Amino acid sequence: MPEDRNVTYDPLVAFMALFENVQAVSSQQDPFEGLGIEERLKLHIVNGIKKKLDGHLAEAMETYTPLQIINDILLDGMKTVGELFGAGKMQLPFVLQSAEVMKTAVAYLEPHMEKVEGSEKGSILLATVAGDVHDIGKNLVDIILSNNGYRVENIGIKQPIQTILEEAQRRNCDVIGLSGLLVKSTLVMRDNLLEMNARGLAHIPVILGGAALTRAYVEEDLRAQYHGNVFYAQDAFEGLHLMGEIKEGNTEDATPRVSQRVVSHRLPDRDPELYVFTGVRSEIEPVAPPTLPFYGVQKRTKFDIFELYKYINPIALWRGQWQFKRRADQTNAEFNAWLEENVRPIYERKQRELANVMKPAVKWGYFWAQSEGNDLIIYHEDQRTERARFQFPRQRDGKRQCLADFFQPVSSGIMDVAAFHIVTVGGDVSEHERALFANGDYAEYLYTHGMGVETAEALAEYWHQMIRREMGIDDAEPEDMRLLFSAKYHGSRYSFGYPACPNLEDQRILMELLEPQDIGITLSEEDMLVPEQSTSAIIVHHPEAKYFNIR
Ligand code: B1M
Repeated sequence: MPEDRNVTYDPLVAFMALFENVQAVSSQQDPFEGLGIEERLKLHIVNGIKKKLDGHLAEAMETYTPLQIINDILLDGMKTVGELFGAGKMQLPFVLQSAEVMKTAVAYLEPHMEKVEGSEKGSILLATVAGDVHDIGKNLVDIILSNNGYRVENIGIKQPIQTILEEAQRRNCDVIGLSGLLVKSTLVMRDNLLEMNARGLAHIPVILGGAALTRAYVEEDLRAQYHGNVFYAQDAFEGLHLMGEIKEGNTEDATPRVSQRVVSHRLPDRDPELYVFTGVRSEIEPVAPPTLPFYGVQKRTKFDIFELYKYINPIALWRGQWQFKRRADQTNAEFNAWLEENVRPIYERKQRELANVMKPAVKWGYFWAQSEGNDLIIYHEDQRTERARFQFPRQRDGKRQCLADFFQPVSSGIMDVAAFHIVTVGGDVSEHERALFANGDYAEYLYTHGMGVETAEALAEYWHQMIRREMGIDDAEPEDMRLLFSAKYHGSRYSFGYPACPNLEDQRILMELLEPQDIGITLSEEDMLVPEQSTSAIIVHHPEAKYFNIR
């Protein structure tokens, strides 16, 4: 991304407007011209400009101490960044570029500081909880907090409470921040809070974040159980805001409401009753099975990466992973034009840069299968001997759907076909992103992570299409990729851990069937796929097979 960013919302123009009597300048002019040293430094931060930074910092040190520069000037710039982001006027990648400049400036000033004490607004120990490998959300929180004046002790993923507490105490942290994306992590977080109660450590405020949490779960259920203050942060900026509130002592809203009522947070999809067949099926009628393309598994490790990139869903990447958002004053058409002009070049650059970093590989297979109640039985090639069995939950009410219903039952005497695949883009892309994060290249870190995630998804989409062709169920292939991304084709691909088949443990059975170790995929103790950017699925050929939730 060039430093004088050509964007419809120009942070420079918005920033300049904050200064009275200063005319907004075009990006062709020297943006620093006519500004005092304080404004120049703030401009570096708000507009993410690294050029000339050292010179301006050296000049500022003639008047101010390094600590004053950080606390009074640079952090003020970061505050503006936060406000612009909060008002929907600044995009996340640009916020990260501002954080990069902040980090560079602090690194420049640090050797000139006599003592660092007093330079931090507060401190937080950050960890992804035990059993959970998700890193990016926690790392974004790290970037935002550490570049807004907080000391962040980021101890990584899969952290047991013992280590979290020991490290929080050893590193003298004011707050503990826990992250996690798995449904199971919501229970781990609760157990962690109970452990803190038991150890008499509930005076430490806790911030929780991650996709599987809800505000109600944290602010009602967990607050009723933790003896101290516990907060929910939907995103990194809410985390920043909460740190400020905690440090100011504004925590009344979070006063513990420990009650005698027993709050049981039972995950609906883990309810064992849903797995027991009650004799009532859905109205889905199994259909004639396709011809088995082959019995067993095959692999493929050679791909034209640019062919694969065509299966990336740009909406998921640009808006989801990279978090480019439409401004309130933009129409959809304006926003799309803006994305094409500003984001597509980044996308094309990243495609080229990562072409040799991605190591796509697939293993897939077809097996004889039949249903029995809520179970799907997988047979050996002899079509008689049971080889594996999946147990799926059934919706409690409504259509009472269950994945097993899409397959011929044992009682029909008809042998059905189940397909499975597992795909990866390899571990190099994760290594690459870790290096970018460690180096403070935050925007590139976000872009690279997003590319890894969405290329893995693209490979799964691409291979699912190949499987439809092999099974001869490619009768409803959409011409428009957008319809492909909304699963408008014959059948569906269900990933274990997703709502219709929520049991992550089923990954173990899939691993036994596909044996993907020869393409470099293994399963961790927590049933997570290694490398990270990998995904697996059962592919159901039934034309009525669409996504559904178990409730
Ligand atoms: Co998968 N995945 N995935 N996945 N994936 C989830 C996590 C899932 C919740 C989706 C779902 O069911 N709706 C689900 C887990 C459910 C469960 O626990 N059972 C799931 C599953 C099941 C799986 C697989 C197992 C599927 C399969 O293959 N069978 C598989 C496992 C992969 C593996 O084992 N390696 C898998 C694969 C994948 C992809 C590879 C395709 C891809 C990348 C995964 C990766 O990055 N490692 C992927 C993706 C993209 C997702 C979702 C859709 C998005 C995750 C993401 O990148 N978010 C996710 C569903 C979801 O989150 N809605 C899902 C962006 C990230 C920046 O946000 O980390 O939430 P996040 O952080 C935010 C906030 O939450 C907050 O601030 C951050 C920044 O704003 N925050 C904090 C987070 N921590 C905080 C701490 C704080 C404060 C704020 O203070 C302390």
